[in-house]
Amino acid sequence: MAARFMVTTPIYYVNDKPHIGQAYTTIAADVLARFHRTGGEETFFLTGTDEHGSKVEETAKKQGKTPRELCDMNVEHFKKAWKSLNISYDYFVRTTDARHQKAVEKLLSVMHEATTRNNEQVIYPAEYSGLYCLGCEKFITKKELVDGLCPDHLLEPKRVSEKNYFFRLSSYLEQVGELIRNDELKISPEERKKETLGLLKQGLDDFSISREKVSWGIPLPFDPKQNAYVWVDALPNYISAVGYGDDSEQFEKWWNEGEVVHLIGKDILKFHAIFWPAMLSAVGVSPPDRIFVHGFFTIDGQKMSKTLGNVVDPEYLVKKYGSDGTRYLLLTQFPFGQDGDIQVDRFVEKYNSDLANDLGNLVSRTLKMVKSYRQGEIPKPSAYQEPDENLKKEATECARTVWQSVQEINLKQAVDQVMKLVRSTNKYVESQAPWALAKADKRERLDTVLYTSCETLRIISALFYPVLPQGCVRIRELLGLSGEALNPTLEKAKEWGVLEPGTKVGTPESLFPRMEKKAKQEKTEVVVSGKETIPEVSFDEFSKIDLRVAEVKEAEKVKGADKLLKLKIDIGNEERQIVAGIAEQYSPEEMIGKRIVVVVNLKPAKIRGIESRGMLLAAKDGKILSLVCVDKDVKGGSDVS
Ligand code: ME8
Repeated sequence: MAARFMVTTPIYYVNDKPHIGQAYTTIAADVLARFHRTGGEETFFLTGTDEHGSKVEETAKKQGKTPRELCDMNVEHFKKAWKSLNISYDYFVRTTDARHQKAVEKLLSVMHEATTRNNEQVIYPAEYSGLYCLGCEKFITKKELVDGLCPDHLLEPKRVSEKNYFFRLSSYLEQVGELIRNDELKISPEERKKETLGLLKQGLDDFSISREKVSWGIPLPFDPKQNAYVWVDALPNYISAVGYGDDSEQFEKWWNEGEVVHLIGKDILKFHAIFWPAMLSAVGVSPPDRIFVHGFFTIDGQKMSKTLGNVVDPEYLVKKYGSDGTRYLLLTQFPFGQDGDIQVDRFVEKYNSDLANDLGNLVSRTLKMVKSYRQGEIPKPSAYQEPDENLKKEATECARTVWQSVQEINLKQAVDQVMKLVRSTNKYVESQAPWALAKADKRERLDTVLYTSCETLRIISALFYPVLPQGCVRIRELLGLSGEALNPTLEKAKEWGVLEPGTKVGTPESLFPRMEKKAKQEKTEVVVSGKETIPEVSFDEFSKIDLRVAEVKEAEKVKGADKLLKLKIDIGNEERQIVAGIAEQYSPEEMIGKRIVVVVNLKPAKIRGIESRGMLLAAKDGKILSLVCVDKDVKGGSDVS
């Protein structure tokens, strides 16, 4: 395990608000940074904005602003979006920062003085002419055009011709190839390494590093009429942010002694995997350790584009799914590293099944049982039995498998591994049925099962923390952890027996409230399990049924009737009595305090001679009967619609 870890995102173009493509990389980098922090590594997480260039200049002009005003305004959108997504960056670099500008000037001066192995000048002047797309901020070849337009921006490229300075890339190709082949600069996934080696084999031309025509940029120290151009301005952010030319101690600490990982999308592979190590080599600075290249996603099968209007605002997602929800949903759509498609209309389903049901229910049921059966105190376990040992083993080994996936930057796999543990824990709770143990008064066994569930939940909260930081800190608070113990660590996630028996747990709450999925209104029939069809009722017919939330105040068994419970319920403006056939599945103690759903406008009925005024709702699956309950503290009497 390296003692220091530095992770970077690309610095994003600041001429617009952030979109979910940029949010995707930034969330991934945050998850990686948080994992490394929990692994005990000193971590530096860098992100920022790319602010110079003709695109910013043109956009500013259109909006009647100076380039600086536009940058200052848009950079706030990025910072706000990253805050709403809980992005824990350590440093935010702007290419318009004085510190960055100074570092670029220093780099360019050193480069200008340098010579290649063949004793040629690394930087040389020459005439440049080419087609230039303002959208991409780069020269574009005729072959790349579709109907004369840049396919990404649907813009006609301009012919640009001027004196430029060039970087002698062609002299560094062999060296860069060597670094990549022997993994001194590790490029992953493997296909991207092959792709880079393929590009090197084809040969690459020297590239231009300056522009006379672009005035919004950093002047070249050796020819101030020209400004540094795009990649020689942007790429050095990775070293300017850690003190290149400014703070040698900090630079040594992070760039030379840390493990440096650049996280990027596949669109900027060539610049990072070839241009950047060549530039560094020319000035005698070592390359980063690793470049991880993730794929691009489409939205509902279509490329994200402003013209199509399918660019999703990350803050919209946060409003809808919460910060944790958005992080989880974006990371679990497809394997990290590959291309994929994001189907936003499937988000509700995934959120409900994974976060609201699997994780949310595990938290609330575990805490609820500790509350009702053990007065809210974590019990002391006694002898572990096979099912407990199995779960304990799975839980304590999970940290190792998850960490392995994190090392491979296989983030979706890491998330899926934790979710698997969540599901195993739910299965364990179901199979060990603490409610039945409570009913049968098997105290020792009940304590062991409850303790095992709480400990596993503590481990889950540590392993899920990098992805769901808000929710997991809350789970840890609810488990009674405080102070230093509130901070999850990988080491403790490998240990068992950390929770102290006797610790008070918090009041269960719904961490990931279930979301409503909008029903399709045109349909006239509902298809169940692909077989049965059920005729739909009209809205008028349905609206005659009065459904209300009811809080159970008292519950007792009906003498002589094994299946029946008599309940006293509060429906807001009155208390009522109902009789329900749930005694085989629910004990009277378990029912108290539950907020169930009841049909309140049924004619009174007599069951075993006892009056019942209303009917509760429950789901039935074979022998399993499950009450329909609300998962937030809504008052008795609230309308259900
Ligand atoms: O290229 N799918 O900035 P940029 C996944 N300033 N990721 C996506 C994506 C998609 N559909 N669209 C964008 C620049 N991204 C330069 C970088 S670095 C020294 C300079 C992500 O604002 C992905 O990480 O265009 C991609 O590499 C990045 O946004 C491009 O951001």
